[in-house]
Amino acid sequence: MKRASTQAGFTLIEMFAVVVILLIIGGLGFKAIQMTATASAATVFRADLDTRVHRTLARVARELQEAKLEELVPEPSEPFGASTVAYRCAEVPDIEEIVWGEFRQLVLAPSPEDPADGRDNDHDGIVDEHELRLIHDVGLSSERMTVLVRNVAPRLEGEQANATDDNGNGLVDEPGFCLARRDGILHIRLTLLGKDPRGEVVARTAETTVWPRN
Ligand SMILES: [Ca+2]
Ligand SMILES: [Ca+2]
Ligand SMILES: [Ca+2]
Repeated sequence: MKRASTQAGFTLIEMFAVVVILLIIGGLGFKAIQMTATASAATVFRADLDTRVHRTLARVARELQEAKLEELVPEPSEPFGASTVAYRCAEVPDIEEIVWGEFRQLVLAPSPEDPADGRDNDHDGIVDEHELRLIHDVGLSSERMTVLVRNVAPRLEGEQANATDDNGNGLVDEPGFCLARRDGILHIRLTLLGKDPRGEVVARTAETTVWPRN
């Protein structure tokens, strides 16, 4: 009888050990699944940020394609370029005598929720993010503003505020959205920031060019 009781005791300990091992394996498995899911969500996040930066650049390029590029105010010359420009677009493109519309403006401005003070005022993990605005009918009663994109980096990727061209693109200390004219061609650059599902702040940068048409 005593021997049977010892065997039963062993069996219980063994069962307990098995349960503990299964729990550990299950926990590790869950952790692995969780890590894979987070990594895959981070990949999707980066791809989405990539799409957003290219889509915004294409939108800005379409806008400036119809502009009187020779009369951008201010002239976005190197090495500083311009992040806020005023211009006029052809009202009816592709006709012989162009009629120019009212002034429009592309404006890079600090996010209202996160003023440029070196702190993350809105606690979204990104410090001093900006937004890119498009204003129609500048200065008129019909003036209206659209935010083209948020979470623009305070500086273009690779650039720091140190009076040096850190990223070697011919511009010094340029902001996260910048226009620059070189040899008559307008270069548009944009860096967007985002906090991915792993909590890392990631940057995506793209560049496009616009040739004078009007
Ligand atoms: Ca801030
Ligand atoms: Ca922020
Ligand atoms: Ca710099």
